[in-house]
Amino acid sequence: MNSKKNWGSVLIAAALLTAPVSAVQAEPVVPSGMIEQTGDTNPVEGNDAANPQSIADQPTDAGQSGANQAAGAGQQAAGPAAPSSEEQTKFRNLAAGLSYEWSEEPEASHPDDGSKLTDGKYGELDMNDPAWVGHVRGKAREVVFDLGEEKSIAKISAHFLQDYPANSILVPLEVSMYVSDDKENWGLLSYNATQLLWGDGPPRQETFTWDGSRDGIKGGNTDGKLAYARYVKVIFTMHPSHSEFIDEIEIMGTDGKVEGAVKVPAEPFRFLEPGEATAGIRNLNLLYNGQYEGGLGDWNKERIIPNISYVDKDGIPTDWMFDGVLYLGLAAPSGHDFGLGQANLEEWKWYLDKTFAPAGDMQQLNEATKEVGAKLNQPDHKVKVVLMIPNPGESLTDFGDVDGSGSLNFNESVVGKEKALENRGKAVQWWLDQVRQRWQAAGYSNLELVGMYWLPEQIDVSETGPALVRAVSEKVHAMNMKLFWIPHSLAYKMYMWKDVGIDAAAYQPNYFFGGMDVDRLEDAANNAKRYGMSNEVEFDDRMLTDGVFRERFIDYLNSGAETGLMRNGFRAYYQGNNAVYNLAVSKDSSLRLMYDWLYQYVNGTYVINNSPPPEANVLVNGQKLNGETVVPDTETIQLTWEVKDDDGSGLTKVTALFDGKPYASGTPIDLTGKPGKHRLDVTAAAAKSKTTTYIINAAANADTMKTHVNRFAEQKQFTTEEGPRSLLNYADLMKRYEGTDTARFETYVKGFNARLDQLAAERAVSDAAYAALKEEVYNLVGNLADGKPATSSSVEGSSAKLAPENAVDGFPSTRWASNYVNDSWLQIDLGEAKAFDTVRIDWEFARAKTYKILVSDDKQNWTSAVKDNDGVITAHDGKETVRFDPVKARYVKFQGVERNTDYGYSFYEFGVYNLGGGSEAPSIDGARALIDVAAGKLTIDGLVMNGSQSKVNLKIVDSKGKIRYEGQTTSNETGSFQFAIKLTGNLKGTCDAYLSMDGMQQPVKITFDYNKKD
Ligand SMILES: [Ca+2]
Ligand SMILES: [Ca+2]
Repeated sequence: MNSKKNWGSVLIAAALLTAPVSAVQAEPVVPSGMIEQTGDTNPVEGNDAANPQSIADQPTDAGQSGANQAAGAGQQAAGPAAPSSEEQTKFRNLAAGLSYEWSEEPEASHPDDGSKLTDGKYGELDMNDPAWVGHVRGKAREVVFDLGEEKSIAKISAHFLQDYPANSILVPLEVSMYVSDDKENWGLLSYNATQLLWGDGPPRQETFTWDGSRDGIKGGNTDGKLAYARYVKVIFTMHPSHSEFIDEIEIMGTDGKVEGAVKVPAEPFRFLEPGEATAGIRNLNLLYNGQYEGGLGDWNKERIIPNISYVDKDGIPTDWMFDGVLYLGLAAPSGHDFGLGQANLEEWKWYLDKTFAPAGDMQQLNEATKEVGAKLNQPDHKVKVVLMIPNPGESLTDFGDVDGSGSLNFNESVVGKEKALENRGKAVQWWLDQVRQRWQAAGYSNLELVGMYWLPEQIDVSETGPALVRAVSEKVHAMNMKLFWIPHSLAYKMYMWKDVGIDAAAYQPNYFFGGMDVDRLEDAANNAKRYGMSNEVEFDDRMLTDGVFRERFIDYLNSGAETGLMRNGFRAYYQGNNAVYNLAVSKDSSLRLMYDWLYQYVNGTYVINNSPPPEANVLVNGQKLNGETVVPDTETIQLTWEVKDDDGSGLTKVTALFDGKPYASGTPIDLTGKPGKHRLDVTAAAAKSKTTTYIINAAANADTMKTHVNRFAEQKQFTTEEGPRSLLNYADLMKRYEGTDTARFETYVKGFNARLDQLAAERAVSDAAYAALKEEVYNLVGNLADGKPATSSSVEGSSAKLAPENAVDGFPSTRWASNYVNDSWLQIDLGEAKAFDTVRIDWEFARAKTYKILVSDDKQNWTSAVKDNDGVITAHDGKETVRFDPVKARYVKFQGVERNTDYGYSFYEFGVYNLGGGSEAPSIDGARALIDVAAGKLTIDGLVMNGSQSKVNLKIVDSKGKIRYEGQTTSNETGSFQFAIKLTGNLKGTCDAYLSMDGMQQPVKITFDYNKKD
């Protein structure tokens, strides 16, 4: 999954985006080709995946593009002769004025009074035109018309609006048209894929049309050009999150039965069943054996056994489980993706060598089967094997030489369509020959090679796309094998799978990966049944650590039990890299139970479970956590939970994410260097789950600053004693004004910062201590952009999870992401003109290569904050700080210049700070005089701000200019000094005290009054 995860991102584009949850940080964006390498199989978030942009990479000039010609065989085939013009003149719109039935009510904002589709009124290219009927989310919509009696139907058209991205309205990916005589059994007229395709642009429109004279009738092997029926049904597929708008459906035809009008036999509405087409496989288990981190792509007997057999809690096989294994790999060691057609001949060989090595993946599968067979007393049992065929990528110009006739070129712009197609076919033939030879040479005793798997998850929209699959299927059939296919959700023109010779297809719902409502499972089942496919069951290792994913897994099982997939359908199973094994061996009963349920599902005996989520008490260091809590950032916290009313079924499970990463109960979190807001998402799950979010605010202040400095000093993270002493002096002074005098407080924070930078420049502080203290500084100075209105040129996939405000929400786990466009931007309104000199960007994986920071007071005229290099900044991974001469402006903008990845730009946080003005602190600061009349004592103390142990001179002058005291002391190990002076009559009145050290240009002056009473 590759692109399982990538379902909505159409494969042609190199720029497939996925938003994995990685081990490193929350949700870095990783190119799909790398996903499997990361080992944590992190699929795309549904929202990303559903990014319609990706389809925009396909031809957009509908009507003349290959998209049209790529239509299913039959659909575009030259039809019978058109009806005579005489007949045509008799046709009228049979739907005009008719009422009709919707499968689901439209959105309340764009309702249908029951006549809008048949009133003859078409909407303007404006979503607010009341002629439009709007639908959003949910299952494919159906509209049914009753013509009153059987009539001759020549043509049906349905008219839709597209307004994306401005209003998130897309035309349907596919519109099907059916007829019936009983409203139950429906005959298929045609499937119609969008030719406009999805993409950015001004409002546009598309009419989906079945024209019998042009298209013939798809269903039932009839060669008619008119249908004869009473009921008409139009079905349009729904995008998982965007809207679809329709204003009119016309049914052209005439009363009675005219010559050439035929009854259309009902199309089966059911899943592909296990049988000849599936080579007898009922449950096909996907094992990824490409290049993956941590050896996850290398299969051994131990990992395979709990997949092909059901093992008890001691790991002993007690029954068979998946009867088919599909070996496939996405990434080659180079990172090239086999599915995206990036891999060349050497990389194809690498996969074959790996798979068929003497102790390779295939041999391990054979050994595992033998071992289980022996345990179950069925030594002759064979596991059925399906092996992938990589995508011979249409852009490769130097694939490699398969037969001594020179390197193959697949690029039709270089060698022409026919030659490119021929060369690609040649590469596939080479692959098949290799597989056959290697298989025969290996002589696996307990395996049966029954089929090949076509790795691309949709059929290319290019003209030769379908032809290539057809050629591939012929070659596979010639070897007496079946061709398997697992298209992603919303795969373009997937309905044509049988036309291109594919034998078994399992459609991916892609619900597991997020961003979709649970009814998408039912929708996927319905679509699969309409197209005669089956479905894939999807899960991955995230269900081990995140109750939300475990609930989705259970949703798949429940749905399969409801739709009939479990009992009747052929099933493919996507498990990421290792989920089945990990569930099988888990000591956590709530996870092991999932393995048992999977086994039941495989056997068709799973019973739907919908147990509601339990309640959980969440504790921080033993104290109950409610909503938001504040904790000093010097603390180490432990988060734990207790479940109320656990029913003891073993199903209850509580999982948590801290800042978006899996968190195990009780794990200590040291908040050092993490001041600010953090999120804890706790998911309590039975079969259903509930997630509650808590906010932990790690507070920084002068005291925490001191504690951190002292700790780092104890840990020997400073090379001198002066360094920490001077920092503590600044913290002391911060403390003096904290909460009472913000301006002076900030001055000392900035002084602290300047001193810290100086220490770093002198290499007098460790990188870790520097980074942690720097975070304190930023937190205390405050991000001027925090919580301010943010806007951006685009949001990847229009996903709310990636909205611009996420960049200024203070949470390190939430982020903004743009579309995959160099010229993207994000801007913040600071509310009023503010001075600042620093911008900080916390990059996600999808960072810039180069960018600018622009400022403006009117959002019209922008200037670069950075003056060098024409304002162009070269980006770096992680948290990046940009310093510049102070500017004053109301608007700040990140302006992308060039992206560093195929993705857009993405960052977790965007900070705007004013840090200047702190470097001018005097050598002596915080000086003060304290008069204690009762004790007859004058105390003058202060701080040596550079932390050195230096001599400090004091001179006291009375109001008449007479020197009354002169003395010297040395600052101590806390960076402070103190003079204790006896109060005498000489000091009466107002006196000035002058404090100085060597090297000071001017002494520090403080003034005090002493009025001796009597
Ligand atoms: Ca209308
Ligand atoms: Ca954030």
